[in-house]
Amino acid sequence: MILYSFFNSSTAYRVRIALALKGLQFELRPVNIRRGEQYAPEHRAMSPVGGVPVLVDDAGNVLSQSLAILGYLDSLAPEPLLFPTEPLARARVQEFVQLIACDIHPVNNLRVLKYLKDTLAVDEVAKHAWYAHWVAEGLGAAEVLLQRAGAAGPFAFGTTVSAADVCLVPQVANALRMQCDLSAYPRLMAVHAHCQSLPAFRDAAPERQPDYTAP
Ligand SMILES: N[C@@H](CCC(=O)N[C@@H](CS)C(=O)NCC(=O)O)C(=O)O
Repeated sequence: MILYSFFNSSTAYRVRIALALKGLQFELRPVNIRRGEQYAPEHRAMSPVGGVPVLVDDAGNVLSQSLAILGYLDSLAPEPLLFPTEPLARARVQEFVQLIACDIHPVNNLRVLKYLKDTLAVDEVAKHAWYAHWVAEGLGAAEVLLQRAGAAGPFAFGTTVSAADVCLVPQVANALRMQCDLSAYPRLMAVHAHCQSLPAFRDAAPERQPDYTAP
């Protein structure tokens, strides 16, 4: 398989974690989204919105959208299963990952921040305030979801890893990189810390990627 990725992309990070957890081999092809490589026609032919990740499977099928890819990887290699089969457990994981993927990530995506800065002439201070606001709104709700579920951990939903952990860790990494205050989310941060003990999460981290460049 081929994964089109950018080291700092939290959505590509999700897929890197999932591939590593499942022990699936893949070729990593960096796409520099800071330089606009995601908008090249050949990349747009794979990802109509112009983004990473994109996964090309062994048969040449092309998939964009990280959550769709996670679900597909569950079908290809069910161990560990990222989306549980039990209906309520599955809905809880989906509720959590959709909060991250639909409510937090899109408003802080690169193209949105660039639009604020380049088109609406928002300055750096206001741009950071925008970012931190949506992180606080989203992670605050994510903390409530986990506390309400009441799972003891060490993962988001109990003793087994799920797509919730796979989506949470990259989102927390983004927030840390952007120097957001995360002290109000003890449960999220405990899950994040536990995941760092697993090689699959560590190896997928931005600083371990071949295209990594220091800030
Ligand atoms: N909903 C998509 C989002 C993909 C996405 O937008 N990825 C970001 C990186 S995290 C990207 O490529 N952004 C490029 C841009 O905003 O121009 C997914 O979950 O895969």
